[in-house]
Amino acid sequence: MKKRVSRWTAAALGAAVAGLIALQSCGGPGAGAGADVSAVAQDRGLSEQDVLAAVKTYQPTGQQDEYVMFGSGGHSGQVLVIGVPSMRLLKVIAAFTPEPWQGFGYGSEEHAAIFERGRMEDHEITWGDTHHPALSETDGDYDGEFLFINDKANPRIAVIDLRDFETKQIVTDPNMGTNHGSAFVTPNTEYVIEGAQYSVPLWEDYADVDEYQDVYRGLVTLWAFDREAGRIDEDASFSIELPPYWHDLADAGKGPSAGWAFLNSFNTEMATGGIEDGNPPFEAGASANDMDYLHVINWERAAEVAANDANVRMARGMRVIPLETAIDEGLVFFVPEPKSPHGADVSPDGSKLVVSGKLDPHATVYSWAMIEEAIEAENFSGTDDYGVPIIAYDDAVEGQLELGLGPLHTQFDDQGNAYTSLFIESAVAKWSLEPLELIEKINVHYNVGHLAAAEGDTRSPDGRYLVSLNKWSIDRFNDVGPLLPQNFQLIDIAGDPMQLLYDMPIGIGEPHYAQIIAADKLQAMRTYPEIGTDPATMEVSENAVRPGQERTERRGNEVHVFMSAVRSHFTPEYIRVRQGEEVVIHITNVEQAHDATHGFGISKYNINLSLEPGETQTIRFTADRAGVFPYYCTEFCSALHLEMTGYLLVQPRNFQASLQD
Ligand code: K7E
Ligand code: CUA
Repeated sequence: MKKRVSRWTAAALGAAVAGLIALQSCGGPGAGAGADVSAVAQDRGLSEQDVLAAVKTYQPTGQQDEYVMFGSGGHSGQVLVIGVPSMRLLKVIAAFTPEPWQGFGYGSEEHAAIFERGRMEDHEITWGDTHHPALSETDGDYDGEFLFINDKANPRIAVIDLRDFETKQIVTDPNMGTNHGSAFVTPNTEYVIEGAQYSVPLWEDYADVDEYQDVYRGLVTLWAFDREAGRIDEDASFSIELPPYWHDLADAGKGPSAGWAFLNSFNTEMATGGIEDGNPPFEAGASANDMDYLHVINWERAAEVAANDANVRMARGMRVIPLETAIDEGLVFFVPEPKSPHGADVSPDGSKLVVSGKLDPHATVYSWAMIEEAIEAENFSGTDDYGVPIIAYDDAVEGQLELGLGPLHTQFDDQGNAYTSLFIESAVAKWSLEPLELIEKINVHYNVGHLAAAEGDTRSPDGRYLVSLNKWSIDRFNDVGPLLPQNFQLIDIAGDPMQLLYDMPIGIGEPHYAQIIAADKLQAMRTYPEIGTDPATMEVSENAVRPGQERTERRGNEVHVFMSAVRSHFTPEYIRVRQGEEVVIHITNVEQAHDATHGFGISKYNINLSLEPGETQTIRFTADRAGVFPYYCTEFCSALHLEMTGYLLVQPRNFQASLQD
């Protein structure tokens, strides 16, 4: 993704803004306020910088954004799709949480199958804590085909197809307590990396925390992605057993470090909390040491090792490379990293890794060449308690730069600069990788976690825009009660100094991370390609109907209805069943017009579908409640939308009249 030629040169824009402001002094308030830009700016108390920010972000109606940002929706379990630079919310993708607008989890069999696979410990889970979205990559560049996102709370990964922006798959990791260092993809999306966070027993089902060091284990899973199928291949996926440290953010190497993955850890103290038993509380015990271990993992070689059944042990149905094997095969190495690190970010050229953590004011820059050399020369300073070789800090670190208070996550631009969030300071630090120098800081509001830069995780970032994903908003917006929105702040990083352009409140869960892709890389469908497409397979469903083929069939205790939806009509208009019968409705939206979506809601049965043009879905339910239930289209699709309706007639068990088929 390379630079585009802007329609305005910087000088012309500057002149225009200066002109607007100059006009203020002669025009004055009242001189055509409402029609005159300078008068409006003056009337609203806008500075020249404000007007410039507005000009940089405003999209006239009908004009599309140059970038699209995919942001996590935190514990809403969803994904936000936002246009950049306008910061207009384009879509909320249901990932782990049922969502009625998309009809996700409200009756469709296709979605029920996804949720079924997402069950954990035989329980239905209807929320997720999404942290890190990862766009699929080809050769280290976003390719716009798929998006992955983790659920930290219930260790799962969702796969979203960016042809229709729908969740197609949820996989569960049976061996993790929670995941956090996920989802991160390898340079050709061979694998989706999932790092666990809080360790739990691995080879045994239960052990008290007394046995923490012996029985609890850390874990990283490499989910194999089958791009052709558009799904994670669970059978080809594997995990690597790790010591019971707590694992944090991860990243995949690229360029010279391709084939490797990096994982932060904390609580290498193996603190087990228990203040009630007179122990140090978790937050003190888990941050006592000056150093934790950066995990350097050879995933490419691990995949070869895992391919041999003799090298893996099964744990709850997953293939796991035991730690001992991982050490023997040279899959895992440690490098000390300062005190409870959080962010781990590989530079665009893959030669460096930036690590920073809440309790140390520096960014620590590791050199891949130095790490590789130490591994090849087997130059280790010793091992940890579990036998993992440790590379000495000085043999791996090329430098440190003091940035400020609470550095967390780092992004990169196209000029060799890095941008690191400063959580405690509520600021973003811009610094150069070579030489290691702080360039400037900009304040953000407030308590920034991650940053997202345009194409920021690729081998060729675009620079231009940076979004600060802030945890607190305090006084930025109108009061909406004690639960406040979080705040996405758009920053112009095209020149010095950085300029804050726009505040976007996020009215659902806490955004953790986001990725920004050039809009022209996305190839979203405008309608499903053929009438009757099943979004689960992207092929024409055997249950699809064409106009004129609508019908009702009784198959034993099941009533199958083959229904069409078109402006402004459902066929059939009556569904007559007996109480207790199993009702299966296959609905096809037979339209091919762009944006001609219909909904299908049945009253009191908790059913609602969204049927995009060309889509077929199936609903299955037991008609356990007798009575008359209107169904209707839940999208205002046409002038006769209110008439787009029908009746589900559920004849009571004791009803005498004979039922017409
Ligand atoms: Cu820093 Cu989950 Cu990436 Cu939140 S994490 S910020
Ligand atoms: Cu179809 Cu309203």
